[in-house]
Amino acid sequence: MGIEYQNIFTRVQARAHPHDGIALPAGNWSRSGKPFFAHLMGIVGNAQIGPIYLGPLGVASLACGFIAFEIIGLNMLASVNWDPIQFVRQLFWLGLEPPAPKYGLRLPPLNEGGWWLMAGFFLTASILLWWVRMYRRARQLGLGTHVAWAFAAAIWLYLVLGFIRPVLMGSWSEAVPFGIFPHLDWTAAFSLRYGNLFYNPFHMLSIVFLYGSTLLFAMHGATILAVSRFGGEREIEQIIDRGTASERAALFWRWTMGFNATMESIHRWAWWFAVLCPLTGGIGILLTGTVVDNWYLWAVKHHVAPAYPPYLPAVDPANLPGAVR
Ligand code: 07D
Ligand code: 07D
Repeated sequence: MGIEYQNIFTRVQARAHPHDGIALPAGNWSRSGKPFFAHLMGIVGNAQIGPIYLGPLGVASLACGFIAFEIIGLNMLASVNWDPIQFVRQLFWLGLEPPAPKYGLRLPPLNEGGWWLMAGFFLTASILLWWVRMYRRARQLGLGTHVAWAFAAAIWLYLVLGFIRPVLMGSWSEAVPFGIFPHLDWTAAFSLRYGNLFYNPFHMLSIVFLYGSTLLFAMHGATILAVSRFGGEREIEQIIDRGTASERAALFWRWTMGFNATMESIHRWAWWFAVLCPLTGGIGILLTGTVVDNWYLWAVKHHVAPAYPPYLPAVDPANLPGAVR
C-alpha cells in the first residue's frame, strides 16, 4: 500500500469544537483552562489540550510534591555550596541520603537525614493524594477503578522500598536515597549486600512480568496498527461484527501461534502483567534482609543454584599441552 497507508507515526486529526466533557455532579470543582488544539500533540495523542480537573486533592498533591522536590533540590544545591554551575554539572551525581544506621527509626537532626525523612513524607503524601484523585475521578466518570489499582501496585513497591522494609528492619538507613545515580548505587549495593538479587525468585518473577509487559505491549500495539486499515482501533464495533479487523487479527494469531486473545482479554493480560511486575518485586524486596539474608546461599540450599566447587588452584592455559609457546 506504500505511503498512503503509513500509520506508525501519523494519524488523521479530525477537528470538531473543543468539548469540556460531561457535566460534573455537585460537590466537584469546575475544570480549569479553555480547551485548545495543538497539532504536534495530535501526532502523539489527542490534539485537544484541556480543560484539566485539579480539585482539592490535585492541588494538595501538587503542593506536597513541590515541597518534596524543593527539599531535595535545595539540599543538593547546599551540597555543592550553593554554586549553580556545579549544581547543573553534578546534578545526576547529587543526592539526599537517608539517616545513618545509628539513628534507627528515630528522628535524626535535619542535616543528618532529617531532610530526607521530611522529603520522603511529602513525596509519599503527594503520591497517595494523587492515588485518591485518580480513584475519585474514575468514579465520577462512572469508570472502573483499574487505573488506580494498577498505580497502587507501583506504590506498593515504592512503599516497600522506602517505608515498610526499613520499618521492619528497624532503621531508616535501609531506605533508598533521593538522586539519579545515588539510587542506582543503592540498587547495586542492595543486591551485593544480600548475596545477588538474581537468585531471589521474586526478582525473577518481577523480570518475567517486566519483559512480558514489553512483549505484550509490542504484540498488541502491532496487531491493532496492522488492522487499523480495517478500522481495528475502534475496538467495540469490532467485537460484534464478523469479517472485521478484529476477526482478522484473531485469525492471524491463531494461524501463527494457535491461540488468540480477544479484544477484551488482551487488556486483562496487559493489566495483570504490568501489575504483577511491582507486586512480585515488592514481595521480593520485603523478604530481603527480613527473612533471607543471602539469596545465593538460599538458592544453593534449595537446589536452585549449584554450590561452588571446592577451591582448585587456577590453571594457566599457557602451560597446557598444545599451547602456543
Ligand atoms: C517512562 C514515565 C515517566 C517517569 C519518569 C521518572 C523523577 C525523579 C529526581 C527529584 C518508567 C521521573 C523521575 C521524578 C526526579 C529527583 C531526585 C516511567 C516512565 C521519566 N526510580 N531506576 C530511573 C525512579 C527505583 C533503577 C529513571 C523513581 C528503585 C534503574 C528515573 C522511583 C530501583 C534505573 C527513575 C525509583 C530503581 C532506574 C527512569 C521511586 C529498583 C535506570 C525511570 C519513586 C526498582 C533508569 C538513571 C523510568 C535510569 C532509572 C525514577 C525507584 C532502579 C530517574 C521516581 C529504588 C536500574 N529511575 N529505581 O523511565 O536511567 O520509568 O537511571 O520509587 O537505569 Mg529508578
Ligand atoms: C520503582 C515503583 C515505584 C514508583 C512509583 C512512581 C514519581 C514521579 C514525577 C510525573 C519500577 C512514583 C513517581 C515520584 C512523578 C513526574 C515527572 C517501579 C517502581 C510509585 N534487574 N533490582 C527490579 C532487572 C539487577 C534490584 C524490578 C533486570 C541486579 C533491586 C525489575 C536485570 C541488581 C530491585 C528488575 C536486573 C538488581 C530490583 C523493578 C538485569 C543490581 C528492586 C520492577 C537484566 C546490580 C526491584 C525485586 C519495577 C524489585 C528490582 C529488573 C538486575 C537490584 C523487574 C531486567 C542483579 C534492589 N529489577 N537488579 O517495576 O522489585 O520497578 O526487586 O540484569 O527493588 Mg533488578
